[in-house]
Amino acid sequence: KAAADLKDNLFQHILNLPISFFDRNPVGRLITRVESDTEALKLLFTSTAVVLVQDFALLIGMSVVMILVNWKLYLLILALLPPFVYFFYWFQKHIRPIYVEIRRKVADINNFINETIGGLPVIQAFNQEKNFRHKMNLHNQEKYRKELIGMKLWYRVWFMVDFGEVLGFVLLLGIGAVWALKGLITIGTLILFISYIMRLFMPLRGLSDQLNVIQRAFASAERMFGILDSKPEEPGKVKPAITQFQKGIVFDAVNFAYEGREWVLKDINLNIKKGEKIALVGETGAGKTSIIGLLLRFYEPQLGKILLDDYNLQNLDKHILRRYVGFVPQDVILFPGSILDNLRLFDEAIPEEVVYNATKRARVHDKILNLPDGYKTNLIQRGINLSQGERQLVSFARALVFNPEILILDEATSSVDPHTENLIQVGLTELLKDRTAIIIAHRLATIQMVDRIIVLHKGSIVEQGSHSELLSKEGYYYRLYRLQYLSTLKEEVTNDA
Ligand code: M5T
Ligand code: MG
Repeated sequence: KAAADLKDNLFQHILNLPISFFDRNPVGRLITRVESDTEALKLLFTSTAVVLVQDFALLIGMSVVMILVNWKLYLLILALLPPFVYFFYWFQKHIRPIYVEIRRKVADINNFINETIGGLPVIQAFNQEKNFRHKMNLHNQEKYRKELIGMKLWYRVWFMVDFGEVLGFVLLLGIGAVWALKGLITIGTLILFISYIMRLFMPLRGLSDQLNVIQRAFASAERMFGILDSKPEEPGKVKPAITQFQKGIVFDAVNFAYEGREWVLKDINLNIKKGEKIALVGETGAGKTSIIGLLLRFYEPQLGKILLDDYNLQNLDKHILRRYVGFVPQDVILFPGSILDNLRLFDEAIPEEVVYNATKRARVHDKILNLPDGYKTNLIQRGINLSQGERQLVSFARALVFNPEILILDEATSSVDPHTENLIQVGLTELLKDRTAIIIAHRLATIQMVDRIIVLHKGSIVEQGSHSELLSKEGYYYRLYRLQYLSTLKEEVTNDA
């Protein structure tokens, strides 16, 4: 139960960690910590603890008997103890860092396997299986080397225990024989002590065995607590009583950089009124997705502030913030479960009718019904049993299921065919009537209906205005648009030809 609780705690903690944490900690490592590190600790409590208690009881019991029979002889044996205590201390000091490193290697290996299998289509298509096997081998060898160092240390302890046993035996035999001859002790006492000293070393050896498990468990614990100690996302203290988004979103001189890197967003000033629909355009890497990341409070700006109505996002309860927002991420995210589960994110309080309504708007309802099990179809491995476009539509429909006041679409339909995209576009205009929306798209044809287009270039806003305003400006947007327009024209010409 303790292990299960620990797993549950770790998982819950991870669920609440800020997104930036996962930029630094690969998934495979976290899996190792949640799954096998907790198991190592479980082993400590289930088997080791029991054995330890047994060994300890045995040691005490035998000590009592020996003291009662002949305390002088017992003291003689006790003299052997200090070197052992020192040696065990020495051992645990040296072995811990090695086990920590072994755990880290295990995590790296898990991560590597995880990502390799995920990327198998690329590896196979490029015929690079050999390289990956070689890389895996390197990882394994590194772990093997660390294990070897640990084992060598551990054998020293074994050797010490063996040596101590022999030494004790010889000492006892020598001194005991002299004492027996002098008539200080009986032969019976000597035999008792000799048989006990052999027994005595059994728990000691067991102890050194257990010490191994204990050190491994401690290494695991250290890593788990590393996660538990990393701070969960500050939830934000302000919980406004309002249940409605009223005024709008304001970016006030926002500057932002991902951890330790150069500025990605520079002096962003943006005022999005409630009900307004804006589009973010700009070349790859301009910072469009990053703006969204800030708005959802996945990251926090280093300078400036973002306001929702009049609340600074930094203080606003993140759950309240996120209740307003529906989000279609640039990378489709699907979970193991049925399509229905994915659409309502396992929230069974959402009626199926609501889900169907959303999928119809996203033009994916019929497609889902055509699947072998319809809405009950299980999505395996991030939805590989759907086409890329279908996955996008499911992700899009999911945002609609949650019926948000503010809808954020990051390249929501970029993989969808133009015909379906058009149909969605028509539906979207109606759907967005009373809502606020931020739409990111590379295909400029899909954003012409918005109120305002914001053009980003290298992290700064360079232009903004409606489609026609921007065209008449003949600036950055104009060039972008002409480029796309011309290339589609060319395509049509070649197709006709
Ligand atoms: C803008 C950097 C990246 C890029 C710049 C998402 C993300 C981005 N970056 C990071 O360092 N870490 C991250 O997690 O930020 O990136 P963006 O905001 O994703 O750009 P975009 O959305 O305008 O581009 P695209 O390709 O989606 O159109 O330089 O180095
Ligand atoms: Mg992006």
